[in-house]
Amino acid sequence: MTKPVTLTDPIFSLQSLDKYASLMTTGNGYMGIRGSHEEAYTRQTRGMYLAGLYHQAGKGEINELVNLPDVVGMEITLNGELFSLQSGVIESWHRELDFASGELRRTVVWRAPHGGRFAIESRRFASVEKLPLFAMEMAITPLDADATLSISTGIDATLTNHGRQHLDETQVRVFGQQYLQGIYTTQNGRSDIAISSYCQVDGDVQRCFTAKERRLLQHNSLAVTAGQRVTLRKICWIAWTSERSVSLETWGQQSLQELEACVQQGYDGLLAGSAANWHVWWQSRRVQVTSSDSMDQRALDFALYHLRAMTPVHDERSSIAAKGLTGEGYKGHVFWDTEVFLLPFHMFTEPKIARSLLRYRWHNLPGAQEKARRNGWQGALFPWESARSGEEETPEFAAINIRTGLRQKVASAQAEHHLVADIAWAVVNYWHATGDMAFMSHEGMALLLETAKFWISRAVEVNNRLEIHDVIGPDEYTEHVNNNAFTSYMAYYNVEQALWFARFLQCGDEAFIHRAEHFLQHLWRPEAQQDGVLPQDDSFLSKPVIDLSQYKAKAGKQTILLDYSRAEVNEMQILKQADVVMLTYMLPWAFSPQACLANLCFYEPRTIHDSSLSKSIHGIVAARCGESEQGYRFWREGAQIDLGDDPHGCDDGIHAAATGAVWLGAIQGFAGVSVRDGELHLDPSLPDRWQNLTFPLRWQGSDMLFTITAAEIQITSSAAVGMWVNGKKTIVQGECVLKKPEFILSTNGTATTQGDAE
Ligand code: IFM
Repeated sequence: MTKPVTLTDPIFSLQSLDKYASLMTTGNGYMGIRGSHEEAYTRQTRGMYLAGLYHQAGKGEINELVNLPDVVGMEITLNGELFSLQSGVIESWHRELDFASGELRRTVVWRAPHGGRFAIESRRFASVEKLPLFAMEMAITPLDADATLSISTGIDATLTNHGRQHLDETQVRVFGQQYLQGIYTTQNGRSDIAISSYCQVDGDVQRCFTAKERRLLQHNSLAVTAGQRVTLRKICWIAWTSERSVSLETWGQQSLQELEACVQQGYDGLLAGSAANWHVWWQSRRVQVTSSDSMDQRALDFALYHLRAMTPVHDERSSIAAKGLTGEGYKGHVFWDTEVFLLPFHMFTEPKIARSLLRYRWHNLPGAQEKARRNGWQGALFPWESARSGEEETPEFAAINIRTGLRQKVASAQAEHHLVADIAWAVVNYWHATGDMAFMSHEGMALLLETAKFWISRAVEVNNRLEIHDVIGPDEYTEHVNNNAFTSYMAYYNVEQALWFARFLQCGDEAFIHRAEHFLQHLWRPEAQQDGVLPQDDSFLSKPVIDLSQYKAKAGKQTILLDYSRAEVNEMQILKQADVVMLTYMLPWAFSPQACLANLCFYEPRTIHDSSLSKSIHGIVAARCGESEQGYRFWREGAQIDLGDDPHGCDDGIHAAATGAVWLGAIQGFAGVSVRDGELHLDPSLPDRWQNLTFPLRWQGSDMLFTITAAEIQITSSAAVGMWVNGKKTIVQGECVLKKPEFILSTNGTATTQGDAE
């Protein structure tokens, strides 16, 4: 495996501070610390988040991922002048996030306004070896003359979530000359956070501490000779508990002891441990592409880095937020993005993480059952947005119309119910990829049964058939419709699978089996027209069509809503994101390639792609239809959602689903990996720019490695795997080379073909 690449922040710009703060978040699935600069800028939003740490600030507010006290900020004065890149001259600049080690580095040569150059070097990382550990260094060298220098840093609890304060300052203390600790409690009293920080500056330092206005700071000042490099080392231990089993005093002491043990190893020792862990991780995850555009490999490494940094593998009561741990967008809530866009990566690389994400839903079944009951249905209606408890967290209202003072209701919590079937779909996928019977017979079955019961109760009888009314499909520009194809097909699949597993595992009662059979016999699902186009819902095709080119050119910005009200948009053939196309992605076996293409060609011109979940799916469906160049264009545009030129596209956090879709696009789109009837299929169609695609995959306990070129496919498998390659049933084991078009060579291993796919 070659080394993952780096992401660089090309220039210091006030415009893109928050974009790069999101992109360059250092994280480990437990915590995420935005890549903000150490020095302050008014247009910079700092953020540190712990997975699963939510709190509701007060009346009328909803649970949100708490923005914790800051440890990154520093006030630096050089010869009495405040270090800020808004003044003086930047003589050189380099800033990069190293995906291989998770370290964020910056080197700047700064000429102060009154003269004198300084080299400013900083680096930091969140440890993947010890999750509560965050370490940073700041080194300053006066380049031209002796200088005086002062650095103040510590723990700054003035941070809020856009003005909403969630924490009480319970206790702040200093221990000896280097250790600071702040203990904070969420205002509902349920969670405590202990932030312990070791700060050490080399040399003959004058040091003092202050604690006021929620800032606990260590102030260091010293005289430095020209060329002398002064380093501040800051090592932090960020602990969180929602179960006070010991006194706060004892708990705080335990945190300090953990920190002291880390301090012994020093920054470099700690980094080495964490980087070694990253190295092992990449070896069984990295997707390598030989492309004429180096951006493609960067997009893949970026995606995988963040897929790790956003996933709380340590805690199955937390799941992945729509912005990961990189910002406060969507208040840190969990959507269907997790099961559909993020879980497949884990399922195919480290299935126990996928299991943990599914167990998050299983733990939250009571909340989902309660939501179904409150609305007059049975089974489990999972919340459209959730946090830790599994309660519905979708805000009731979206932005206010400042002309009318009226607020726009968010309808998703009432009607965007497809999430229920998406979770069931993920459970079945997990089963196929792992054969994990222990999970399936317990949590998996409970999820399948409860979701199926929801759909059975949700359907209404109309003229002797069952229909699903008043829903929102994935296309959120079309609300409150009857018989949305995506929802109805997915509901059918949900109930069908629940019934199959109930029989297989002999666990569904007679009443359920009878009701499920009745549902499957009577549920009406929209039927394809002669041209293969599946109506999105009962009314969609009768609505007028308008030219969307100006809105498509600004995809993601929702500019259509500046010209039309939501109600007007609802009455036109306008899609925010993939809907029928999404369906053909999720249930590919249910639609012929011709039908997939017909729907892609019909719906894409009607789709603005105002959601980050859209382009990538179009790309995969296009690639699966053999349109790999079109697929590549969509894949690239999907990858550019965060990495592109827009200086504000991800200010409030990266788009987690789009990140997952970078991986999905390569594996499910261009490599053509799919699972049909429980069997693994590989139907590659690489875009012209890609000469080679290499990726690992875990399938039913076997570790596999695929290398695809235009001429051949190499497969290495740790055990015998029966799979379909380009439509031929093939058993692979060891190292196999499959030459195109038809014949198969076996090298160190065995590869035998058994026949053509149906
Ligand atoms: O889940 C998505 C939804 O499909 C479109 N709006 C944004 C949500 C969070 O990413």
